[in-house]
Amino acid sequence: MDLETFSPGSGRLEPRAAFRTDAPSLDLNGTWRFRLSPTANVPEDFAGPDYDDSGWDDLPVPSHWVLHGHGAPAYTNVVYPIPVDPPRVPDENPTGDYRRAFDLPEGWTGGRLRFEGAESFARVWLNGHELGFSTGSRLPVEYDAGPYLRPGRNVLAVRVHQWSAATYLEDQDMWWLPGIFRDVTLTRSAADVFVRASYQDGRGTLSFDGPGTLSVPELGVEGLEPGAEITLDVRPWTAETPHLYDAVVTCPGETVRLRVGFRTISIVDSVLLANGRPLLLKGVNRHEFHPEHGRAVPYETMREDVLLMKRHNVNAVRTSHYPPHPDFLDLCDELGLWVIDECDLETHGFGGFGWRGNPTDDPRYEDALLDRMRRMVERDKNHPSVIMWSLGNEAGVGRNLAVMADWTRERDPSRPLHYEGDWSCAHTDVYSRMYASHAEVEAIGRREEDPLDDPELDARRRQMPFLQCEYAHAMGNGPGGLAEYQELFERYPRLAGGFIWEWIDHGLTHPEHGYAYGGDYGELVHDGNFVIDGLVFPDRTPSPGLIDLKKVFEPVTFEFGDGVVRVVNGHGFTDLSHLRFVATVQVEGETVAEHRLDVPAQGGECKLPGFPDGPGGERWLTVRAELAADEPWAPAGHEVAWGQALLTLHDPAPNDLLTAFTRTATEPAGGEVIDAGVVAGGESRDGGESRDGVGLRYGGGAGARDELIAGDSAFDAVTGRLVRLFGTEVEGPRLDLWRAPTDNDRADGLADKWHRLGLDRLTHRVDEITAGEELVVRTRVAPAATNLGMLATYRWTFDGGLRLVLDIEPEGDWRDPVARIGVTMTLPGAAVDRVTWFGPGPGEAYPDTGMAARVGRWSATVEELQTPYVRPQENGHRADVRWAELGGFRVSGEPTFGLTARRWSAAELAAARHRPDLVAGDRLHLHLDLAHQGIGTATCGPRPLPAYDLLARRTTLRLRFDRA
Ligand code: IPT
Repeated sequence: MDLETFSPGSGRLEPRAAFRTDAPSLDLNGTWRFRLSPTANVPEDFAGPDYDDSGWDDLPVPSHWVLHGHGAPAYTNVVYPIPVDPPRVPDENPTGDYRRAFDLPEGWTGGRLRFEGAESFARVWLNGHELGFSTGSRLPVEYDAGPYLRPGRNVLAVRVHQWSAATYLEDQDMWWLPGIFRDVTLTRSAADVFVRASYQDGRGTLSFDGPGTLSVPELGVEGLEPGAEITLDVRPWTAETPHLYDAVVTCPGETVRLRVGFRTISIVDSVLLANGRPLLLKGVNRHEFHPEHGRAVPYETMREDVLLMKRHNVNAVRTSHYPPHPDFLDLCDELGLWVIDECDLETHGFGGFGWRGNPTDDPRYEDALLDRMRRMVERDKNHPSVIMWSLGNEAGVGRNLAVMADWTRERDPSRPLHYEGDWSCAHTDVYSRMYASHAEVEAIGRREEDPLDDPELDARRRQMPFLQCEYAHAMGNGPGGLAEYQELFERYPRLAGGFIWEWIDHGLTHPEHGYAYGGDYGELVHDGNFVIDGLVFPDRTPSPGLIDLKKVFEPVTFEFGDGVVRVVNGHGFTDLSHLRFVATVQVEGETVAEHRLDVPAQGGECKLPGFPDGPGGERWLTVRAELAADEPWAPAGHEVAWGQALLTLHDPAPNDLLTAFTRTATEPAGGEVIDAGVVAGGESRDGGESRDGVGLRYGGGAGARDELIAGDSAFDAVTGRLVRLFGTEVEGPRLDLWRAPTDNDRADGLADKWHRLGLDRLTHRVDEITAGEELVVRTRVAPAATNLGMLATYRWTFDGGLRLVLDIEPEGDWRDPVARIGVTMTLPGAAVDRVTWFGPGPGEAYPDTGMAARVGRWSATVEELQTPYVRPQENGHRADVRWAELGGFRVSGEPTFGLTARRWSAAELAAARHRPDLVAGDRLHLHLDLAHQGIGTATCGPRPLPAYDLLARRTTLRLRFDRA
């Protein structure tokens, strides 16, 4: 067989729409017989009905054979895993032979064998007769089975080659996963139907092409003839209001059932409109992925994706980078998501050679590219959720795009065309880009973008709406900068929003690594963890990025004034009548009052009830918008949006009754307390009457050391470091400037700079210790081999609690941002199980992330404080903490600090490659920070905005420690 043919297939029937029908169909999914060969040169005798396959294995269909013990998956992003020499392919060409016997029901005649997806080159035989072959892995194909079907037992045989000339068209950034991975059916359905349903000014217009007549009982439409058009009162379809009408097309031999949604997508003066109103896409890029099944995603999982998206205020999906399983689009119609349906086309690997030889511009590939577009459009044309067709992704430029676009405009003028790879927009209706910086997006929003060389194309493009088909790369910790993008999208009407890259981490379940990424299967060429860049973890647990996104995408916002809150409706198509509003007042995170608010359906100003005055502490007002009733995608009570306002600040009473530090010879920690002696005067916070502090003496260990003691805390007199805090042995807080780099820190080049500079190997020199009412420890902190350093002066006082004022002063020419400015200390792991804090939470927050964190009182075990990024990295930082209780003590910020607590060190975190590499040690590592470097999205896109760079500067960290 010629696998190097440019032809997309042979023996196939014309593509047609996917729909439900009463035509009989046989489900051919299930257990098939399977054999894998290393090359394509295998005898074809296996296709005969009587071939003995008893020596073969079983394999489920749909599935990928590499996920069932035959060969292994491989991950590459841009580069091809085979030599680039189109249309040639390697001799090593994994080839899967499939066999499946089935019994034809009594009286059955004729029918089509339908394959929804097979990766990548599939030949099909029925009872030994070759029906044809097909390419286009994520697209359906049908063969006429009629002539070869026989009563009783039939044998279907399929040979799937991993590599073919078509491989050059499928270079998407994802795992290479061969196999029949979507459904196989024998169907007697043969009809094709194209329903056109538009909406304008309260009226819907309906027509259709196809055999038979169309009825929509709910609208009183009956027996509409093909080509006829009627206009009637309808409710429009939008992602917010996904009204669908059941339609029936009575065709010869079958009754087709469709769900019709009336909606019109248009572009007026560079604004994207749905039903005449501006459409703001709050989107995500969705690859099909399941950690065990790869792209053979179970229906329930597809549904879970849609529900999760809806519940996180996502309103749009780009089906990157191929048409999804057809059921996914039904779910989008039903539950409401705007969809950009993207063709199964990517030739990214040619970019590395200046796009020389790119199939997109090669006339020999024209048929194949057009074939892919046609099969997508024909299959999905009846979905109201699909609002744009995308020609593909990262396929360069070239003549074949024009062919695809021309055909599509002719076939379906109702949907704008999208393609990002050609910035001249010669073949598109929208201007789309990926990973443009905030500044560039703003320039485009203002229509002040750099002109194209060709004035005509430039003028055309200036009239187009703009969208970012990919932005905010959700790899590892991040993405940072979401709020700033959203602010731009909402400010400029030309900006139609965008799609986060991407929905899910493609981590494959792995016995040793937890979740595998590129390289974990021994691939010679791979792109590591670049495939771990989703808003949800592989098991679909939301990552902090998705929680933030929900906040940023909120369709309702709150503006607080004196005794009033203005509720702003940000929905595009609905009012607020489906929501109820609750106002809560909390003092130090404890609820003291709760009221329902009457918010007008259109939004507007709302008087807040009077809230009783109460005991001291910070008082916060939180207003929440929740679903008033069950929706198909979430139950009543589901929170859609919230806002917070500070009512009163807490002003703690100063305490200036200090206990002086005194020097005592003590034995090393770990021994028993054998004596407690009064060593100095002072008043403890709770003791009150005594002006005496207590010095502890320890017994049991060898080698006494000098300690500086105040109350029940002790410092090493030589290093000046805290060694005991209220009786608990600790390794005192020391200045720390480093963190385990995030993926974004690496991509930004910062991780390397930190390593070269030595932020991960700071030395601490003690210059002076003076003890009196204040213990002052002057140090200079610096890595080897540099003249840069930080003067760090710790000023400790004891007033029953221990107070630290740490002055930091950079020395030398610090140019690059540092990772963090704060202190790190350790304590016995067993001393802390749960952390309770007051401040933003419950999730992690960095300077340019954590929009979802709200001020309250939160509690989590140390384990729960960790964000389990698939490739471990800095995580779990709680920002702006007022106080936190850990085991026996409370740390308070003056006014706030950043809190991170782990059972491993930053160095151990940085060394880990996979989740299971992180093993709890016997120490608790506590990071108390003044500031962190921003996160950004440099793995793809801009590094942190300048405001989020943490530059070394003279600064002061103030903390206090009290007994809890
Ligand atoms: C962009 C791709 O379109 C997408 O598939 C993915 O690879 C993403 O990058 C990174 O994860 S292309 C990139 C060169 C901007």
